Amino acid sequence: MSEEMRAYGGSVAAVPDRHTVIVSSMASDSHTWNLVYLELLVGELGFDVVNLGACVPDELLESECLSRRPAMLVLSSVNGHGYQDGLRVVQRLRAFEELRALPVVIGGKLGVGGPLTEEETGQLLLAGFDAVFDDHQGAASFRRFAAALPGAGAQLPVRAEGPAV
Ligand code: B12
Repeated sequence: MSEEMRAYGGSVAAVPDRHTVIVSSMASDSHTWNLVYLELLVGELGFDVVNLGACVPDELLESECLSRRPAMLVLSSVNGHGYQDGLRVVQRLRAFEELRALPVVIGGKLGVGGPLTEEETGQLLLAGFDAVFDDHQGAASFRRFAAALPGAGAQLPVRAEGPAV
């Protein structure tokens, strides 16, 4: 564990916690309502949610994932830099042996030029994400993904996605 991570009080949990999901922004993004929305959505699925908030440094994300060993990490970005932040962050997370199997997803408004291209989405998956939920997909596919995790409790029926309003 690096000195920077120790500064964030990092320790490593031996056993994954199937009931906790971490919701977080990444270093460049200061938007917060997207995180509030996700906290409510993931909470509805029966998980305990730890919301790390906006502008989260990479080292804090790493130490929180290592010390909590959550059921899933949900990264949100809407400022247009999510593609770049996501590529960096997921590669750093996957460098930790304990986090290789952690389900990590990203969603929001991930690029500056509208929806990500198939190639960009593919790059994020290749870098280590388990799923990418760019805005045009809506929340239904994310709900299905999260509801299928072993720790999901009060699972709500997955609603059909209506037209964007
Ligand atoms: C409020 C706001 C701000 C506020 C934020 C205050 C705060 N405390 O949050 C302030 C003024 C700080 C701000 C700053 C900036 N903003 Co701003 N902001 C907005 C605005 C108007 C509303 C965002 C909001 O709160 N929406 C409500 C929440 C609930 O919804 P949401 O964020 O859209 O998230 C939804 C989806 O994206 C999705 N989602 C998000 N994450 C995830 C993750 C997963 C896993 C899933 C499944 C879904 C999902 O679910 C949410 C609900 O549907 C939007 C425009 C708009 N009308 O949306 C621009 C907008 C997000 N901002 C934008 C920009 C460019 C900026 C700045 C770069 C502007 C600048 N030049 O300084 C800075 C960036 C600052 C930074 N470092 O990040 C752009 C981003 C464009 C892009 N992605 O290509 C937008 C879209 C405006 C625009 N049309 O150009 N912003």
